[in-house]
Amino acid sequence: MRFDIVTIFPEFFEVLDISLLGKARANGVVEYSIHDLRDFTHDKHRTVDDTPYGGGAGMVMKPEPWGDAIDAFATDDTVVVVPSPAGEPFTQAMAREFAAAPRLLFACGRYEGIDQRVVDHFSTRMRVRAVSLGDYVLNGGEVAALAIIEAVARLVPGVVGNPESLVEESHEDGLLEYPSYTKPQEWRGLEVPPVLLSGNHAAIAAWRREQQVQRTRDVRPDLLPD
Ligand code: JD8
Repeated sequence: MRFDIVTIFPEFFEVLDISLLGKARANGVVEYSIHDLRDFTHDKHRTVDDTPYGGGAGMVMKPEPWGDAIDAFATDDTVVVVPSPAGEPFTQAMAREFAAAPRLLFACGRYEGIDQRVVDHFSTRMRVRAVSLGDYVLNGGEVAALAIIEAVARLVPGVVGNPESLVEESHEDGLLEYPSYTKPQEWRGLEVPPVLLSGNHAAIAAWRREQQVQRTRDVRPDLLPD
């Protein structure tokens, strides 16, 4: 799977060279290409922004550099992901959907965002998805792109060593994950739940499921069916 990332801060994505995502890149399981939007400007100041039509505070990212950058790296089977506070909420289901795409291109905006015509133009030729990481305001799309890339890349076969570990995760089955414990058996007066020491796999599975339901009910009742 190929990830193209267009940004005015390419150094933001150096983190993709470390940890699991870095190993996946080294093994050729995934490919990341980071592109500096300013390489697609045509003035000596490498201008990417201008004042908003209709007035208002801040600056808007010009459409021309974005058009040339997306033209350069996107094909008709590319899903263009545009992080935006006005986008649809990013979910595990969306991560699975994106993981099935052959190529993703992340358009990381800054300032007040990207001229709307960029989304409108490319939506006529390929899948363009405006996606929000959550109901809070960031300064740009890079942090969201990194989160989405990690959530998607880890679902690509060969990235995570043990695919089994992808199954019992929060949100994979619509519930939050159960609490986990490891040695020592007692720590600062706190014991590991005895059922986990019983060796009774059916009882352990039942306890874990109950913990998932209880946690979801307590923390995220919105995830539970009515
Ligand atoms: C992309 C520019 C900053 C946003 C004026 C602050 C996502 N969940 C999320 N929160 N914020 C973003 C996000 C913010 C961005 C850009 C994503 C590009 N900004 C702007 C509008 C108000 N500044 C996001 N995903």
